[in-house]
Amino acid sequence: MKCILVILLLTCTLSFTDAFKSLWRENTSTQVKGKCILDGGKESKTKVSVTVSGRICLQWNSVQYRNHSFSNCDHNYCRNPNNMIQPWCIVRRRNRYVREYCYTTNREVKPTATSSPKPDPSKQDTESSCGERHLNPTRKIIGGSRSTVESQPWIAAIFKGDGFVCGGTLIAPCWVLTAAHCFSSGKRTQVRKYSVFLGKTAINETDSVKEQQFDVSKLVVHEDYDYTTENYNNDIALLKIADKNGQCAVRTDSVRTACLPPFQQMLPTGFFCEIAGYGRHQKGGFEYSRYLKQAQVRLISQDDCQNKYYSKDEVNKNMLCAIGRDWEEDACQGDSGGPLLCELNQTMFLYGIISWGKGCSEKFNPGVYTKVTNYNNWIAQHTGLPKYTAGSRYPQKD
Ligand code: 4AZ
Repeated sequence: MKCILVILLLTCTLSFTDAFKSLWRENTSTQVKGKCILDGGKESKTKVSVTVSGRICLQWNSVQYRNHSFSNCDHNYCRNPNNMIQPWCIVRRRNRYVREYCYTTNREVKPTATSSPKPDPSKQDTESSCGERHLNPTRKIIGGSRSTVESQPWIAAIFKGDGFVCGGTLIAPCWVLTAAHCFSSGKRTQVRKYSVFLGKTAINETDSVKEQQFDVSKLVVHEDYDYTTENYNNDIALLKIADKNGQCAVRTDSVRTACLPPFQQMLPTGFFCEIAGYGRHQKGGFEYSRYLKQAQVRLISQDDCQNKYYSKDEVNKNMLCAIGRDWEEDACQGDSGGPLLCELNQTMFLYGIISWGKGCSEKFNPGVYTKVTNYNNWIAQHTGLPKYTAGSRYPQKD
C-alpha cells in the first residue's frame, strides 16, 4: 500500500508542467506587498486543504519552495494559479516539500429542492450540461454511504421483468452505458423483457415524482466481449432507452447525465473517485441492498494491478483497478454495470464500469473496472453522438 502511494505521489509531482514554472516566476516577481498572489486570479477561492493522498496542505507562508516564498499567503487552501487540471498545494513528504493535487471534495453544495420539479420534456441534458449534481447528506452504512439519487442522478437500474439485473450510467438522454456481462445471452438478448429506471433511490420502492421508467429499444454488446471465456475483456454495452411515448430521459434533480472523459485520458494513481450501485452490502450477503449506495475508491497503478494483485492474463489494458481505503470499500455483486466516476472542476466524469474482482473488499483483490476512455470511438460509432464522446467538458490545460 505504501509502495502504491509513493508511486502515485511521484506521478503527481512529476506531472506539473514547465508552463507552471514560468507563471510562478512571473507571479513571484510581481508580488504585491500585502496581497497573496495565489488569491489574485479569477480561480475559485476554495477552502479545501486536503490532497489526493489525504495529506493536509501546508500553510503557504510557512514554506520556501524552490526559492519561491508566499509570505503574504496566510492560509493552506488549495489554489490553481497555473491552470493545472485542478487545484493543488504544497505538502511535506519524507522531509521534502512537494506539490500535490487536492482532493476537491466540494464544491459549492447547491441547495436541494424540497420537491423535485415536474419533468419538462424540453429539458434534456446535452454534452455540455453533463456531470452536474445536487449533493445531499449521506448516511453511513457498511462499506460506503447510503446515497440519495440526487447525488448520483446518472445511475440507472436495469431490470429484466421484475428482477433487478445490473446498474448502468446515463451518458446521453437516450443512452445508458453498462457492462456486457449483464446480458448472458449477448446479441440474442430479448430486449423487450428489459426496462431501465432512472432517478431510483431504492430498488424495492417506487417514487413516481423522482423516477423515470423506460423500455429498451436497442442493446449493443461489445462485439469482442467473449461470453464463453468470461475473461471480462471489453465488458461494455449500450442500451438505447425510450418511454411509452418515445421520449428519452428528461433532466431533473434526480436524473442527469454523467460526462465522458476524452479518449485515453487517465488520472494519476491514487486519485479519489466514487462508485455507486444497488449491489450487495457484503460478500455472500443474501439480499441485495435495497438502497442506492456510494463509496469512495482510489485508482491503483496498472502495473500493481497486473503484477501485484492480479496477473496480466486477468487484467489487461481495457481494465482499470481501484479500491477503497484499507480495502474496506468496494463494488460487489449487483453493482456490475454501474459507474466509477471521478470529479474534475466540480464535474463528474465516467472513467469506469463496474466489472469484476475476486470477492468483495478482500485484501489485495481490488475491484476491476472497464476502462471507459478506451471506448470513446466505439460509443460514438454506436450512439451516433461524437459530441458526447469528445470530452468537451474536461478541463483544458493552457
Ligand atoms: C459482481 O459480481 C461483482 N469486488 C462486481 C464487482 C466486484 C465483484 C463482483 C468487485 O457483480
